[in-house]
Amino acid sequence: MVDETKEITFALSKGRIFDETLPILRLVGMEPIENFTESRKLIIDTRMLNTKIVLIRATDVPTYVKYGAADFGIAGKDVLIEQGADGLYQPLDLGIAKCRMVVAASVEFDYEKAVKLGSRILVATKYPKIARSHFAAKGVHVNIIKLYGSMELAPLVGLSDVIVDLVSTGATLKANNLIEVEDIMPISARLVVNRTALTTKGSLLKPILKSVEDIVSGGSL
Ligand code: PRT
Ligand code: MG
Repeated sequence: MVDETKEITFALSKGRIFDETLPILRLVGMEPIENFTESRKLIIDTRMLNTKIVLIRATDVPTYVKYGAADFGIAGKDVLIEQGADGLYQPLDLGIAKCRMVVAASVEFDYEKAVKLGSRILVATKYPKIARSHFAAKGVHVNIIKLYGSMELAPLVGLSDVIVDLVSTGATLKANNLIEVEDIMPISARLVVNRTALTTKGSLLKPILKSVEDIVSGGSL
């Protein structure tokens, strides 16, 4: 039987973060030994002895790491803020998967006027916690409608006045006649580490974390 205290598990999501994480894994020596895109496997060994990668949804990464099912992983700051990152050690901003959290509205909706008039604004978002605290800090009254994807559609069909969503190139907003009306915060991907694993598997884990840190700070990406 494998001694689990001598194995390291890394949680990775197949989405956007994946492509930008591969070069880091390669430099660390933790490159997956199989092609993820072709395989349907959810657990894959890496080139480093006793290390494996588990493939999960981006939003599930903090959960796997928090409970120790994965020793470390990579998660977007958006996910970490929205879900709360209690119990997770966050040593590093990787500076990858960069985007911004914004408020966007249909070109026909006068957001400034609605705010000035103190109107109650309908907000559709996958990020109710971030949205609520943003508007509360501004003293703007809102009704939040929780969605799980395709936020850009909501203002177009009258489900909401505005959306709170991530923007990177701006192409999606533009294609749907939406404009950014407020910047909330910059977002990037962070390394998250299970606190217990840091102690119990420190001899294996710490050199890997150090190596990632050197790669990121050394600009070798
Ligand atoms: O897709 P899935 O439901 O599996 O999960 P997910 O959406 O959480 O995963 P994924 O892979 O789409 O996103 C993972 C992480 O990438 C997020 O948590 C962010 O931290 C980060 N990221 C960086 C982004 C973007 N850029 C981004 N542009 N996540 C989403 N988007 C979306 C945005 O929501 C909008 O719909 O892309 C669209 C806008 O892109 P532009 O380029 O048209 O502006
Ligand atoms: Mg997505």
